[in-house]
Amino acid sequence: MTDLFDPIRIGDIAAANRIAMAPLTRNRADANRTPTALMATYYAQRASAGLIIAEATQISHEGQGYFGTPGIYNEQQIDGWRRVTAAVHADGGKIVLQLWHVGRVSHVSLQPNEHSPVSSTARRANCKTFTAKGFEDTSAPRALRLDEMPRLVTTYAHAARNAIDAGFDGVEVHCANGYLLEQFLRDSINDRTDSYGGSQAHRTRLPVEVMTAIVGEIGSGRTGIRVSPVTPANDAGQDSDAQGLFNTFIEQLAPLRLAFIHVIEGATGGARDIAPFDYGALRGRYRNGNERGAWIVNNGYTREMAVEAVATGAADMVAFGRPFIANPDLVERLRHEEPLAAFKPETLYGGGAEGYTDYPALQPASAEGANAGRTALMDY
Ligand code: 8OZ
Repeated sequence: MTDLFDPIRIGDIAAANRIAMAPLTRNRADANRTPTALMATYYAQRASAGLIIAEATQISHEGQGYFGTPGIYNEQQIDGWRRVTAAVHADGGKIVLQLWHVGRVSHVSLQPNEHSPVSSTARRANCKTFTAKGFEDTSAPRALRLDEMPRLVTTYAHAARNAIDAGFDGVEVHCANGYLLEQFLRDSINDRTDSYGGSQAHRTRLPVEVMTAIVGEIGSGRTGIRVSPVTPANDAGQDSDAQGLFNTFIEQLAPLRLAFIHVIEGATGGARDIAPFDYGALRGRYRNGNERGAWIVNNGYTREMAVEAVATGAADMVAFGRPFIANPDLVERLRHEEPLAAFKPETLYGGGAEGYTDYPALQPASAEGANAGRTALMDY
């Protein structure tokens, strides 16, 4: 029986265990959207995860939707990320970068020359984003023109190349949570009448082109994707046929032999049973002949659920998000069935070391301060 703490090969990446750190937006990049030394410390503290999936990182200035999120589109940012990957690798960890374009989930104040954000549609997302002034309604987007699509695909591939130059072990493409690629996938958002809208095959076109371009640039063994077939996040209405759409999408991705697919089951950070969906049907379509590909599951997993998912073969790896915030040594805590510390919600987004790098690892029972971090238990 496979154990949660057994090593695993994820495409070209050798991971020490089957616990991934899910990508977590923490808004602590500097004014140039560059990763800081503090971010290197934060990720290195969590290097015992089998795989760290670093926070969502915009592939271009246009791809930004929140204040303080990092980019991977210029030399300074690549250098900043290099510090992060070096620190994680020095502590024996593996780290991939999540490549992000928010599409319409943005605000003009975050866009180059205060232009409108771009999307599949000109309809606004009915949700808030976080700007220099705090929470604000998203701005009305502009629908991308057909002639702009090739450059967008190339921008993703360049970002993937930059991530490899920065020392990452690979990339995860953010195709979830109502951001740009989902704005193309779902018929609840995509109202185009050209070859990127309408039928399922048209709506999957952009994400498939993006994945193909990235695999062409850095190789399949270092390329994964995150999807969230039924999440309502960021005003993503349910697709009229989510199962059919994602069955088709994963079938189209299968020949690429991606290193991993990372699935958010249910509502991101919320109810796992928000809508009926057969995730196993996706896995079967992905697995088809792809021996080295890992199936990573996420969303509200307890230790018990994770152990069972890996033992039964329902998943190859389990990603934990919020539990990693206040438990840098989450793997050890899960291994020894130790209690988990709760994070401080007020320090989640933005700020400095407080609520970021100051959560302690559990001390050995004999050491002074043995109960540090044990006082507040959380229900993960
Ligand atoms: C929380 C706050 C801002 C962005 C996602 C990248 O939901 C995010 C995100 C999460 O995927």
